[in-house]
Amino acid sequence: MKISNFPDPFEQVRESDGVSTIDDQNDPVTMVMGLKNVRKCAHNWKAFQSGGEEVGRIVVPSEVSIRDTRQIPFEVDPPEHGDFRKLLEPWFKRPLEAEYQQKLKAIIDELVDEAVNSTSTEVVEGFALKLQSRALTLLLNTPYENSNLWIEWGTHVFRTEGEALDKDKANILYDYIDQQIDNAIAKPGDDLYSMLLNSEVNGKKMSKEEVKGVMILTFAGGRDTVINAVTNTIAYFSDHADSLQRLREEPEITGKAVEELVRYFSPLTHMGRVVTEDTQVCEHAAKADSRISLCWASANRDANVFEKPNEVVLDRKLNPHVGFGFSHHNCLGATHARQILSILITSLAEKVSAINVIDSEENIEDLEKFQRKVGFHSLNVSFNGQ
Ligand code: HEM
Ligand code: EMZ
Repeated sequence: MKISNFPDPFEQVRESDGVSTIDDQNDPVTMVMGLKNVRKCAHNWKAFQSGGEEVGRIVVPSEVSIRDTRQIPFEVDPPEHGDFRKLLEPWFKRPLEAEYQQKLKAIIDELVDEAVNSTSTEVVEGFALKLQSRALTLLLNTPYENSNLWIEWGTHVFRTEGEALDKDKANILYDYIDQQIDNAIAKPGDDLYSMLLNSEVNGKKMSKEEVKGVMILTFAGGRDTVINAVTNTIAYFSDHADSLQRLREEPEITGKAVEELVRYFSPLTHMGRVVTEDTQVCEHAAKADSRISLCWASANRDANVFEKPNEVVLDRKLNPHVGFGFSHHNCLGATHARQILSILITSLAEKVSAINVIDSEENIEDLEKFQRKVGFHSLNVSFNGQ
């Protein structure tokens, strides 16, 4: 099997049942699988809420035992959710600015040049983690040097690679953010912490706890998603040097290629909601206070919507994927993530002729009856320059 092949473990159940219930720490989750139903449930925040009482419960696996701070705006429902989005959206659109993109290009070009000049590169830790961390300094508008510490934390902020959620590890991030918030209070700057601390939402100044909630989400939500997207993109080009050449000749399809890679890899498999009243999901009963999940990864392979769903069609014309979610909670970091992938593809097309895999270890997400390949624990490659 090709290394960049990411099988769809949900196909059969999606087509026969549309939903499937799995256990998660004795708190079952009914996964919604088809694109139409995923969208419908994502839209219906009254029946399927994000902002329930128990912080961390909508994440699967549940983060109830490792987190007390509500992530904002992720664990807030409308209408309050909209007030936070209004404040955050302009900041998270900064990746559209030319200066931001130039800085991001410099970060990415340096990593690609380094890889071309090395005999081998371990992509997960040696490329994708560095890229994610360095790029995050742009999104936060904090000094580049801060990324050195974030790189030391490894690929997950809440656990050690391949292991269970770990409260001690999570506390390192929480303590760090507390410290950064205190620094920004003592000496305000033009970074995201200071902007939030000086902001009002719905006429009320943001509290330290709310600022912390935004910052935890910014560190956690955009970490393994970006690392997997970057690593898997490199795996894809290792199997498809012809696609690198095509992108070199037809750079105008880069935007479509980014969307297609996000659809195909779906770096965030699914996200939960808490059911507020007894209802039905795909003709299955969903009880009040139980959990459902919106399975973006399954919806993105729905053959009712996507032709050849299990193939990467680089210039796919119609691509209404939900890799970045759907409706009001759609990914706030998507502009940043899209720029990373677009600049990465352009840099690879410009500088690299082939990527050769030396060895790899797949990262398989264990969803009880579904085993899903989401990325790699390690991927050793060598890059051939142009
Ligand atoms: C929300 C995927 C990168 C921050 C979401 C959602 C998805 C998603 C599916 C919807 C969650 C839901 O409906 O409950 C991804 C993927 C990424 C990525 C595939 C990379 C390829 C990032 C980055 C950041 C980020 C880089 C920021 C640093 C957020 C935030 C939300 C969110 C703040 C919550 C928005 C809200 O609740 O209104 N993301 N994400 N994400 N993402 Fe991302
Ligand atoms: C949460 C989540 C956000 C969660 C939009 O998704 O990403 C997960 O990787 C984190 O573990 O805490 O931030």
